[in-house]
Amino acid sequence: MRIVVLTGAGISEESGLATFRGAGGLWEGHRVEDVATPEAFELDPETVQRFYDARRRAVASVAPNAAHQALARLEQAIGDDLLVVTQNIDDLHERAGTHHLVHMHGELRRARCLHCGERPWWDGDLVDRPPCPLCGQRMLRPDVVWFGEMPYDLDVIEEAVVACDVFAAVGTSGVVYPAAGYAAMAKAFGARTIELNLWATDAPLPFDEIREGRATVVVPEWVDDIMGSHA
Ligand code: BV8
Repeated sequence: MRIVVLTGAGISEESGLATFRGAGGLWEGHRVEDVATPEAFELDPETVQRFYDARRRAVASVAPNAAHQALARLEQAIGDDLLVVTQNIDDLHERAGTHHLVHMHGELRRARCLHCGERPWWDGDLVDRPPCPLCGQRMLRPDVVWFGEMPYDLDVIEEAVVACDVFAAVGTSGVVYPAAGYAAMAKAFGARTIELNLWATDAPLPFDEIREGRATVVVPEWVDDIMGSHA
């Protein structure tokens, strides 16, 4: 059984990371969309760098939770029949042990050099404009996909979505595209679709099944059911 799991901010909420639409979707009084855009970076790079520096530090101070761990367990059971596609820029899936993973919106633990294009691993701050470790230019930005920018690995994702037997959306509000369109795409190609979320989202196309509850509860239960049906 080939499975694609799309995750959003809700899977990391119980690890202590704020969601986008939690707290009114505001950060220090900024609409998130106003700091997560290339235009905002052009206009006020310092505010945008501080936004991501703070999130990078927050991610380093938290740990994966039972939902991340359950998906890592499922990967151990079914190997590369599972692909996790995350909209999250934290590294909690990796730290839980998930390998078949696509960060479609980038990663906080990488920087991107606007001069040489390299994407070096990065754990420190960027606000003080450190030099690129490869070309020495001081033109590093967070390696995240901002609104209006092309997400990563769309071909890998779409190939898995059209071929999967089960598509699950975990902890995502389903408002940001192209990610929000994958459930409908999977369904159109015959997959069974399931939503796991605190409460059902008003997704354009209804899911075949909805499991409401906290990710740390409903994801392990769902994984146990899947693995039970696998045994
Ligand atoms: C693009 C990285 C060209 C940065 C992010 C079609 C229609 C309309 C608009 C568009 C469209 N196509 C494109 C657009 C424009 C735009 C878009 O979708 N705008 C929206 C706002 C309408 N999309 C883009 O710009 C994209 N690029 O289109 O390029 C293109 C592309 C392909 C093909 C051709 C052309 C790029 C978008 C990426 C932007 N970057 N993040 C950063 O992180 O700072 S998006 C960011 O916001 C996240 O990555 C994520 O994607 C989104 C937030 O959503 P969620 O993760 O779902 O979080 P949210 O807080 O909303 O919801 C949390 C959910 O969890 C809730 O449902 C809640 O109930 C639940 N929950 C909470 N706690 C728990 C829980 N569930 C379980 N347990 C809990 N404990």
